[in-house]
Amino acid sequence: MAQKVADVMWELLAKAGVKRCYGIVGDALNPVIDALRRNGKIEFIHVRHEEYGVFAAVAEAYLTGNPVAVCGTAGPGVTHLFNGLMDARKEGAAIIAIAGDVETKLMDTSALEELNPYKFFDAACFYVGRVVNPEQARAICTTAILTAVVEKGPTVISMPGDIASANAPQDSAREVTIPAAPVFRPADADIDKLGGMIGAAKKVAILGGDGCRDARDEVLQLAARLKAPVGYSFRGKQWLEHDNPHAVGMTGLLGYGGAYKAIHDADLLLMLGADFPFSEFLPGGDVKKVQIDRNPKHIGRRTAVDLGLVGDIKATVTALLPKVGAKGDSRFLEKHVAETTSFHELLQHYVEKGPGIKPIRPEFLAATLSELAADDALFFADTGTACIWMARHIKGGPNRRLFGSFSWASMANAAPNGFGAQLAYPGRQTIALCGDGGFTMLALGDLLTQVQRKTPVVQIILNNASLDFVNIEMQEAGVVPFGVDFKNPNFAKVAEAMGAKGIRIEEPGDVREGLAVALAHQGGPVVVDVVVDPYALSLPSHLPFHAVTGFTLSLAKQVLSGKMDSVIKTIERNTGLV
Ligand SMILES: Cc1ncc(C[n+]2csc(CCOP(=O)(O)OP(=O)(O)O)c2C)c(N)n1
Ligand SMILES: [Mg+2]
Repeated sequence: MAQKVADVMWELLAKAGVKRCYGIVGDALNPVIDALRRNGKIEFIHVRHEEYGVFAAVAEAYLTGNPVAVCGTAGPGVTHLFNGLMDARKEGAAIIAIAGDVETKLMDTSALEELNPYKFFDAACFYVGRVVNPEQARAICTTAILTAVVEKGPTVISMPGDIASANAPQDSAREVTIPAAPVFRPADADIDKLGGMIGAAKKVAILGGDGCRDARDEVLQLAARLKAPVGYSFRGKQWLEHDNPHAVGMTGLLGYGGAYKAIHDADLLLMLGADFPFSEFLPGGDVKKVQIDRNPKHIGRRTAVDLGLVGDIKATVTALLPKVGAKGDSRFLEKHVAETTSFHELLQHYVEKGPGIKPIRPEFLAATLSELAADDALFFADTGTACIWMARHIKGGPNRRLFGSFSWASMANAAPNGFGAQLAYPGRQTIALCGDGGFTMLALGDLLTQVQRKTPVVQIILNNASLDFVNIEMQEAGVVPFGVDFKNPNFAKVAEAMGAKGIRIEEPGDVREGLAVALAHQGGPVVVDVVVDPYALSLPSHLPFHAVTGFTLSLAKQVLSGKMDSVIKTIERNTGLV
């Protein structure tokens, strides 16, 4: 049989390293899926909601570095992909979306399920190719693949059914090669300039982000030479915190440790691969700032910088190291590390009192989970209060990964993220910290997918019967909480009815045992329904994804400026819990 256009597409995707395609079949996609079946090299992951498939793909792509495909059929199947593709763009995941499209003869006639892919995907995707002629197929697929991989984000191949099933041009060469990441660093003159600024500064602090992913060793070496405290964004935490004697915690609304003070107290702040979005947590003009990022759009958009350099952190710091001498005075470093240590003690407040407090404190739950989980566990947090507890109580490690919708801040990402991660790393402990709002928004239907595939994802639901994060937000803004409460079923029973393992935890005394059983469960998904305290706003209780209200900011700043004990006391008085 002559090869079809869709055969060429899958062949190229497989050669580019795509191992899975998540999605739902239907009309326009039928010839596409038929070709996927014929190809046999890419596994089709049939999900119940296309958005769930994209969040799974985002986690797989982010963790493995491989491109991942998703698909949805023309019109509504395609629109369901959108939120996940926005997430892919913001989290930097190489996703290629195969979007079903109406037959070419129907284009621009407002046909059933017709959608203009250029307009629709414009906000989310780096490239949209619409295959209206078989001759385009190779070029469009190649561009979609390379753009996704090199620019680390989503691209679209919009594929009408009639073209997918048309014969491919006989002579079309079917090769695609993925280049290794090029060495990308600033010019020598700029490296020299940076070396000079570092030489002139007495107190240098570092703020690292996700751009430090491949540069941990170099950044730590630089920090050691400069006696520099190292703070990080949420996305930088997993690369820079563990086993780092210079670690001073996170700045921002989830912040802890000495990071905030260290970056304000420095003469020179080096922002390395950090597009940290909260300008109010960055120092003003009295601290000199250098920002280095591979993406020029990140430079100077959160705060004015004295020097902005474009390049990868690893290559740039490697070139910089021979240009900087060692600093002798370690007092600046010691001060902020000591502050971080005492902050960690304060963070233990609700962890230590947790066994005696009902409803269960989320801090106690998260800290116990961190203690029991494997050294190479993969953790995912839903947008909502789960992010707070993950940032502060899940400890990283060389092989642990912490991921979420950190930059796009969509709800309901954690369970599908965990599903994609488990498919990519079968058998590795995969833990999703889910909101009850998030779980019922998107995860519940596809729990059936996990059951069917026997995917051992541990889903821990923070059952607070509310959109608690917004509840907190409203209270802090002085708004009467409205539209935030809901009634929940017993999720453990629901899970059991769906064929998963269900565990319900209401007593603080059952937390350890319940989590241990969940983590040890093999052969399928677990849902741990933990009834937690909805009033747990002891710490800066605002995620860095929304407008910051005055009170939140002041609470966060109080904690960050070392007044956490007074915040704790205030809350104790308010809630009378302890
Ligand atoms: C898709 C989407 N809708 C709404 C929001 C706004 N939002 C952010 S957090 C949140 C509450 C999440 O509630 P839940 O999942 O129950 O987690 P909790 O904060 O209660 O732990 C909402 C509504 C969002 N970020 N994404
Ligand atoms: Mg909730």
